[in-house]
Amino acid sequence: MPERKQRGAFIVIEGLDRSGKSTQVSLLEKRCKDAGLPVRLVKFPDRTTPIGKLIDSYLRSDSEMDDHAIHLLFSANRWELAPSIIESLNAGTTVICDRYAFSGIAFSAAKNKPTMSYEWCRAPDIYLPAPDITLFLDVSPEKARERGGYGAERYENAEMQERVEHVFERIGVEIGDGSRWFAVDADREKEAVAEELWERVQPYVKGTEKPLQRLWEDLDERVRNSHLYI
Ligand code: Z5A
Ligand code: MG
Repeated sequence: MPERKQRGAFIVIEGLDRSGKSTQVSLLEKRCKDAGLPVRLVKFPDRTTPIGKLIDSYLRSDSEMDDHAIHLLFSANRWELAPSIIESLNAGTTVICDRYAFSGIAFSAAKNKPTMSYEWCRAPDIYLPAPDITLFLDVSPEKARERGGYGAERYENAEMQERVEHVFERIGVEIGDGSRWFAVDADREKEAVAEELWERVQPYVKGTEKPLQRLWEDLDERVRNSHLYI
């Protein structure tokens, strides 16, 4: 059994449609297992929970929902799994996550509604467990098309994907300090992408001693320090 450090690492894979997230998350899981490392996969949206079922129905266009309400449901879907993610990490298990809060902001802010600013979209996810590293799979529209094109679900069209990409760019700049967010060229063969991801996660897969951080906790700190709240 490899030596374990204090807790498992939280690794998030993000990206546009057809960038190969689910493919890469499975390959990463297999490599961890082959190396004898405890690992758990999580996917958002998790369509199996009662909240996830509402989201699934919305994405398939089987139901309609107010844009604010569906945004909050996506976030609630993460909050309902957060305690079990923290539990796994504390038990020394690496958690690999297929999409996370960054997708939540990107897809909702891309709707360009005046009442759904970037900041508004980010707010419900403040204080979720923060990933130790996020790997953003960067795919060109041409490659996405080659991979069978976009599917039939809501948001799966070129115009929306382009707007989503711009929001992801902003998130990357905001999060990115050169160590927590990496853009990875996902136009390449699956194996080449998998190799780079495996290299990127090396500092994390054996566990980490760093305390688990919370998403954008520093922003909330600033709000509290402004004495708006007692
Ligand atoms: N959404 C939201 O609005 N708010 C939120 O908070 C969250 C999500 C969390 C559903 O997500 C929608 O929910 C999504 C965002 C929104 N809407 N859109 N658009 P989802 O994760 O359930 O969607 P998905 O259908 O599982 O993922 P995907 O993005 O379409 O695909 P992917 O996981 O990135 O790709 P893949 O399934 O691994 O690969 C696609 C195909 O390409 C497949 O045939 C592979 O064999 C092939 N492939 C993969 N990699 C390669 C390479 N490197 N070369 C060639 N072919 C490849
Ligand atoms: Mg997928």
